[in-house]
Amino acid sequence: GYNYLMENYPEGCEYPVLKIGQYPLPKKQLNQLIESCDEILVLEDGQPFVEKQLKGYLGIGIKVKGRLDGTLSQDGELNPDSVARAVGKENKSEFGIPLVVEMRPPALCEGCGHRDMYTTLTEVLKEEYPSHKVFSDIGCYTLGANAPFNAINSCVDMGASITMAKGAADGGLYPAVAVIGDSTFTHSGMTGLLDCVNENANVTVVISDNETTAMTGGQDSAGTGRIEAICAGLGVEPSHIRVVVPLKKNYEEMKQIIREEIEYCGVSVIIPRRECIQTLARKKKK
Ligand SMILES: Cc1ncc(C[n+]2csc(CCOP(=O)(O)OP(=O)(O)O)c2C)c(N)n1
Ligand code: SF4
Repeated sequence: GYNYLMENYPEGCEYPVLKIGQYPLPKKQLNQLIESCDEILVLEDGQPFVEKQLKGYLGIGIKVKGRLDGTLSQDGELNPDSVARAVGKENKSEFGIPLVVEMRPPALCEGCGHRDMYTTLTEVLKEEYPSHKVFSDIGCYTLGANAPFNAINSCVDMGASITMAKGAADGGLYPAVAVIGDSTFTHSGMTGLLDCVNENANVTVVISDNETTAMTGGQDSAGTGRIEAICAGLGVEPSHIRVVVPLKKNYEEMKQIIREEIEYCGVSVIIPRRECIQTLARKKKK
């Protein structure tokens, strides 16, 4: 928050600024700041932790602005532009994005198997199951949230995909689809899958297996070579553990399997498996 503020005031900020980098809060310095101001803006990433304390039990008698009163968005990270708006600088041209700059959100690599998985999954879901929701997870495949796929409805933390899909299915949502990576699955998705099995939840779980932990740099993945066995061991019916190779030539087969497993009332697992092209390229080079 401090750095974003300073980006907006390269010549120095015209308001008193207190940079907090400690807990418990530095009450003496805070009181000095409060005495010299009519209102306070809290620029804080993550949860409005300091802001709540200033409003609440520290009980300061002046206006506190930040995420709670809508001066800053309640979700998402701070950035120089959101901070500029919060300090009332939004219309100043020096903070506008030059027209020459194209938005370039991160994207899945060209040739990535997650792409083929999302292409087929979204084609089936958007065309044939408009009431669907896709609960995803943390990894390269989270980028399926971006265009052109726009395939993901939720992403919370490692392992949340399967449990959220189960909760939604229990609540009556159909089809409830989870998309999780092989590494995230063995990190914290297996427990959720066991829960689905124990209660025969009507969920379709896609374990997009690129045989590595790609997002963090291509480390080994704990379940490589054993994903089907793990699913079977947790109690998923072997006939509803379907392995596919995510390649264009297999799109029709993949779409048919996705349909079949969505139509199946119970726990099904689809495993699109093809190695991450980045780790594959590194291996080949070696
Ligand atoms: C609790 C927790 N531990 C570790 C991480 C770091 N992390 C981010 S993505 C990821 C795993 C990604 O691997 P995988 O699910 O196989 O997806 P891929 O990136 O290979 O597509 C990890 C460990 C995290 N986000 N949260
Ligand atoms: S690093 Fe690997 S898994 Fe990640 S987007 Fe690229 S090809 Fe896909």
